Amino acid sequence: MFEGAPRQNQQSAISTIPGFEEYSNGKDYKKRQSVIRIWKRLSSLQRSVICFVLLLGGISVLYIVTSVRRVHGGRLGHGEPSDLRDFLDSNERQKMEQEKRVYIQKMKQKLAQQQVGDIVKKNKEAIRKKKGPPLGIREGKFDRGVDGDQLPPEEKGQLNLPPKSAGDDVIVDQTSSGPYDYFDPKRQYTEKQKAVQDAFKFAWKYYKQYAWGHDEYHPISKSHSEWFGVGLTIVDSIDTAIIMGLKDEYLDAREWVDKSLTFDKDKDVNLFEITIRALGGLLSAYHLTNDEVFKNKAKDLGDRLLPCFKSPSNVPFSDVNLKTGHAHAPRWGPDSSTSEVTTIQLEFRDLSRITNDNRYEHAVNVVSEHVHNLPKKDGLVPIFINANTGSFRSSATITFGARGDSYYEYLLKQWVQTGKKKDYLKKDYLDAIEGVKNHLLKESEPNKLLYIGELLGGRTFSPKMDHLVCFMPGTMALGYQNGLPKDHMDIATKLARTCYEMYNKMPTKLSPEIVYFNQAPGSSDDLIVKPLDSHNLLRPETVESLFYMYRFTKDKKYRDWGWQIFMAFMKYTKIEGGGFSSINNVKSPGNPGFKDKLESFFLAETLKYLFLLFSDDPQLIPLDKYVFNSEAHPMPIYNE
Ligand code: DMJ
Repeated sequence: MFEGAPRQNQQSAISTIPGFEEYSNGKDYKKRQSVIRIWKRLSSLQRSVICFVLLLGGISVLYIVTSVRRVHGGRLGHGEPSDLRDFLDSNERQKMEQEKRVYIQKMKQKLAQQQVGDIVKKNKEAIRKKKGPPLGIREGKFDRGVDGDQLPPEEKGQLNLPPKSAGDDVIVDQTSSGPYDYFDPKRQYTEKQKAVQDAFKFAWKYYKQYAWGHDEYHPISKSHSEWFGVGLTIVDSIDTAIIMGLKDEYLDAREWVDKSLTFDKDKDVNLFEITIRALGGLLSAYHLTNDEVFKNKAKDLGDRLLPCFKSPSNVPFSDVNLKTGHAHAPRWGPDSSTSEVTTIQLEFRDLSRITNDNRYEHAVNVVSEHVHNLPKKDGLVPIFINANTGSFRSSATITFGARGDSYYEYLLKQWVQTGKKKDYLKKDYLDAIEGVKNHLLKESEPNKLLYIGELLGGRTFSPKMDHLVCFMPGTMALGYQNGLPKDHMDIATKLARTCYEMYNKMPTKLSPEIVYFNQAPGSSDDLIVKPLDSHNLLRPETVESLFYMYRFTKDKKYRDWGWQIFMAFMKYTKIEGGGFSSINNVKSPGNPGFKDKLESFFLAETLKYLFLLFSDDPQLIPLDKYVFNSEAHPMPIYNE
C-alpha cells in the first residue's frame, strides 16, 4: 500500500491525529521528518530488506529473553509473573514442575556423591600419610582435653562412677546416615558409658606405661610377659577403643600395629587363641575403619596359621610355629580341643571374603563339615578330638564350659554369618539345644535357678557350671532373634538370671570361676564354691549375655545387673596406679587377693560388652549386620 500511495497523502493522514500539531512543533518532530524523508528515498527492495531484518531482530530478542528465564530456574513456578504463566496450559505447567523436581533430585544426588567422594579421598590421604583411621574421623576436631572435665579420671583422683540409678539417659543418634563415625566429637555418651570408657582408659594407661607391646600385663609387679609375642593386649583391644570412640588410644594401637607388629616369630602359638584374639581383633579393626594396615596384618597371620590344617584328617593341630610352619598336637596330650578346632571359622571365612582368597574359608569349612558328620550324643560333643584320626575321644566330658563352649556358639554364629543359608549348621545347633534340654538342663535348690551341667566321661551328670557357660543366654537369645524357637528365649531368660546370681550371691558381688549347684532340698544355698574355683579372671560371659538380653528386650534390669557387676569390678579388681587385676577369692571381700594379671579379654570383651549394654544407639554394631566372634570382635554378616 505504501509503495503506490502519493507521499503527500501520507503526510496529511498523520497530521489528522489529535494533538499532532502540538507535538510536530518540537525537535523530535524534525528528526522524524528527516527519517521519513530518508525512508521515502529508499527503493522498495531496500525497504523490504530493512523490514525483514527488523522482524528477525525482534524474534531473536524475544527468544533470548525466554531462554534466560529458563536457565535461571524460572520454570513458571510460584513467584513467576502471571502474564508469562498464562502462556502455558496446565499440562505444560505440570510437565515443567515435574522436570523441576527431577532436576533438584539429580542435583542432590550429585552433591551427596561429591561428599562421599571427598570422604573417600580424605580417607585415602589419611592412609597414605599413616596418620590415623580412614573412616568417619573428623580430622583435627578431636582434641585432647585441657579442662578439668576432660582430664582422664585417674588424674582427677578417681573414676567417674554415677550411682546405680543414674546415667541411663537415652542418647540415640538416629539421624546419621552413611558410615558410622565412631570418633564423631559430637557424639554423646551416658554417664555409665563414660564410666566404662574411663575404666578402659585407666587400664590402657598403665598397660602402655609398663607393658607396651607385650602380650600380657601384670599390674601389681608392673611387669609383662609373652604368650605369643604379638602384643596380644593391643591387637585384642583395638576395636574396643574404636567402638568406645577413644581416638588417642586407637591411634596408639594403630601406630604400634603398623610399625611394630610382626608375626615373623620363631614361636609356637595356639591356633584357637591367636585366631579369636589377634586375627579377630585385626579383622574387626579393618571392618570398622577400612584401614588396609589391619587387613594386611590379618592376611600375614592367616597364612602362617594355615599349616595347622595339614593333618591326616584335616582337623587342625592345636599349635603351630609362626616362623617355621611346623604344626603339632598340644604338648600335654594327643588331642585338640573340640571347641578350639570349631572356633576359628568366623575369622577364617571373613579373611577369605576380604582377601578374595578362598584357602582360609575352605580349610575351616572342611573342619565344620567333618565334625558335622561325626556321631554325637543328642547333638552334644565330647571335648577332645584327634587331628590324626579325626575322631572324638568318646570317653571325654560333655560340657558347655571349657573346651566345649564355643563349638555350640559357632554353630549358630556361622549360620548367622553366612546369611542363614547353611542348614547343616542350624540343624546341628538345634540338635544340640535339644541335647541340652534332655541331658544338661536342671534347676537348683531351693531357688530353682536353671543351669547347664556337665556329663563327666560323656555319661555321668555333674551339677557343675563354669562361668564360661554364661555366654549361652546371649547366644540362645541371638538364636531366637534369628527365628529359632521361643523356648530358647525362655531358657535364655532363666539362665541370664542364674549367671547374675553367680555374682549377686557372692560377698564381693563377683562370680567365681566355677560353681556347683545344690541339688539337695533343705539346703539354704543354691551355689557351692570350692576353694580352688573361687577366683575371678575378669571374664566377660555374663555381661556379654546381659548385653544381648538388653538389646533384644530393653528390660532395664539387665542394665542394673550389669552396673552392679561393673561396680564390683571397680571395687575389688582396680589397683590405684596400676590398672586392673584378676583376683583369687570372690568370697573374701576383706582379702580377695590380686593374681597380678590383666587378661586381654577384660579390655577386648568385658568392658566392650558393658559399654554396649549401656548404649541405646541402634547404629552401634547392629546385630543384623554384625556377628561377634568368641572374643567380642564384630564381623560382618554376609547375606549370600
Ligand atoms: C575368651 O578368650 C573367649 O571368650 C573364649 O571363647 C572363652 N574364654 C575367654 C573369656 O573368658
